[in-house]
Amino acid sequence: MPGRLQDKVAIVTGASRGIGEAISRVFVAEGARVVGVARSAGALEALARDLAAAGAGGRFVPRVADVTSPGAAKEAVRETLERWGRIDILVNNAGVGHFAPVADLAEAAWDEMMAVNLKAPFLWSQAVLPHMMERRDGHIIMISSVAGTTTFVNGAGYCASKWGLMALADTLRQEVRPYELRVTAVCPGSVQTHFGGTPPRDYSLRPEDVAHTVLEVAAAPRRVVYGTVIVRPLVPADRQ
Ligand code: NJP
Repeated sequence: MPGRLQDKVAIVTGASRGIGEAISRVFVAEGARVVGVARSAGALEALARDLAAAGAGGRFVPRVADVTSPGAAKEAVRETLERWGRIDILVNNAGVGHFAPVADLAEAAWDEMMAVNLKAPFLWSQAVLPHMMERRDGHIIMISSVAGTTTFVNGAGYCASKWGLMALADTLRQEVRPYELRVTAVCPGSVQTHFGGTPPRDYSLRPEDVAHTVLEVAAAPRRVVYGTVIVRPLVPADRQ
């Protein structure tokens, strides 16, 4: 039986672990071909081997890159088009979190969040747009956060980067409407990954839960536009 993303081509940033790895796994399991981007070559190659052993050889191609490097996005898009001739989905997932009061937040931490969480999605979206606009088909999915819809103490830089990402997603959605492209922001609550160095709660979302949502968004019929999707864990009654 064909998968729900059969033969679609996707670029997933931050594919070496956590949510990006889970998205890559579910996309490949549903028949897609994925270019997975991250800096950790070993982790990407291990994922490629794992998927090949599961019978999906060649459907996951690692691409070792820092998403913030000048030219990295354009180069990855060019190579993906050379390899597979199309790009249906871009998932801007790579992200970093540094949490401290504004009084103490290091400038380098602020800059890294703005570069990875906000500027990189701009650069990677801009890199796929000419192809998607020409084909009049394509879907850009931003892995944002509930931090892009609210604020919390110690989260100024992270929240600012994700609020910026929401503004980017919202504006881009309007701009590409005439080309029938879709832009969706997926906003998870706390997820059980290595993100940000804070231990998640035991009822937090799992990476697979977010990947499941991203699959629903990506595999939706073309006439369906989600816009913003918020994904929260069910908090047990005795923990509320
Ligand atoms: O985080 P983690 P998550 N260039 O740390 C990559 C959002 N989110 O999966 O380069 C390229 O396990 C890094 O790869 P590597 C969050 O804001 C999370 O939880 O090899 N890649 C790794 O693959 C983020 O947008 C939670 O180190 C870079 C990945 O990013 C997304 O979910 C809650 C890179 C990070 O994996 C994925 O986060 C929420 C760079 N410069 C939103 N820098 C949560 N976990 O609780 C990092 O609301 N990466």
